[in-house]
Amino acid sequence: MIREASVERNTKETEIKLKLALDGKGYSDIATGVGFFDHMLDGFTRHGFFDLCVRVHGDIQVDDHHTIEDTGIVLGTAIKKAVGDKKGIRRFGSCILPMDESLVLCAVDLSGRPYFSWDAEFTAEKLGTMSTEMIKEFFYAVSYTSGMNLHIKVLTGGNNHHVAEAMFKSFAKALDEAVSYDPRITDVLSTKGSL
Ligand SMILES: [Mn+2]
Repeated sequence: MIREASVERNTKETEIKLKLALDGKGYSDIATGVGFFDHMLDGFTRHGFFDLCVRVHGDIQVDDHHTIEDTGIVLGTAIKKAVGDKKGIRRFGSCILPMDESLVLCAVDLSGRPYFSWDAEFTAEKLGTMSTEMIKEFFYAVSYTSGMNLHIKVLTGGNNHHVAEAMFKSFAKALDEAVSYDPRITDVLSTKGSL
């Protein structure tokens, strides 16, 4: 089974086309109009060994809010579609990722029940043209639209660029683990029988 999804979403604020493959090579082709956000999605793709193509035409003349939040909505929708019935996958994944002085924990459960826990602060308002407060909004959108329990916690903060990048990379590693197959799991890993 090829685990991939294409999602298109058009509103008056954003037009987004996104294609995600879970079993990729880390190839990314990303243009959101927000340079630092592209850099983050690139790291996510590379370190999760996904393939990701994203095109966003957003109202960045207003600010970066709709562009980043809506990309999160579309990525979450694509994750949900691509994982399909979740048969044979580990379901849980976690990673504590260091980036120089910074240390970030990310844990996911593809439970089908959205939950988002965030314990992080940035000391800079912006990274390039990206508002640091939008990083939380992005992950919130991903968790709710994918039906994922997502915890992100900064264990040791430091340079804001490092903290943000460690978040996206730890999320990538945790998600890669959660969607990976375990040969011992022959059906869906739940006592309920479905996720
Ligand atoms: Mn960087």
